Amino acid sequence: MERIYIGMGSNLAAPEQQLRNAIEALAQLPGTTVAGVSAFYQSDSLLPGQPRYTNAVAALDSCLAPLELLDALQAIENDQGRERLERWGPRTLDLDILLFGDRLIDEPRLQVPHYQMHLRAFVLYPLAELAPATLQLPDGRRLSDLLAACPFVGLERMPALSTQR
Ligand code: A4P
Ligand code: MG
Repeated sequence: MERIYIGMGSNLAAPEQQLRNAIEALAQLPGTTVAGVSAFYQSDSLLPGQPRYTNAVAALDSCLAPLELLDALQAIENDQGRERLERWGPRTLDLDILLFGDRLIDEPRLQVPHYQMHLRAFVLYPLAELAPATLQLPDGRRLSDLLAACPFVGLERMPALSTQR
């Protein structure tokens, strides 16, 4: 059983509902429990000309192996109507493995920690709601230091109501 953090994002087709549906689907994965879900946050897309995103982070405790979990996440993305037309294009649902225990994974299909999590306010602030500030990435970087270097700019934390199922 390992603690895993999943970054969730959507900017198409009722993003908040997409995230709520994704949380339900994560809870159905074999050998997996959802230990916590952050508030939902809205922010502008990193790429201009796309709708605003809603993002959140979920904490899982799971017995799945990393590539099994990746397969399961991609199946959930597909079930929720994701079409991969272009990399970084708008999407109904994006599920990224941010952290997997204290593993460092570098495989063709999977790199953990997620390559840009340390730069993204819409990842770090929701993660901080679930993880202790003393959390360290596998390379020793502390979440508290990453937060200090990443201003809470352009993020809108949504009322708790939005996270109710
Ligand atoms: N892959 C490698 N490592 C991982 C990992 N740790 N977790 C591979 C999940 N997948 C991982 O992903 C492409 C491939 O990455 C997968 O096949 C998997 O084998 P994808 O989800 O198909 O493509 P993508 O989402 O377009 O690429 P990526 O790199 O996940 O996009 P980003 O960097 O996440 O950017 N603005 C705001 N405000 N909020 C957002 O959430 N997201 C993006 C997408 C841009 N702007 C945004 C947001
Ligand atoms: Mg992705």
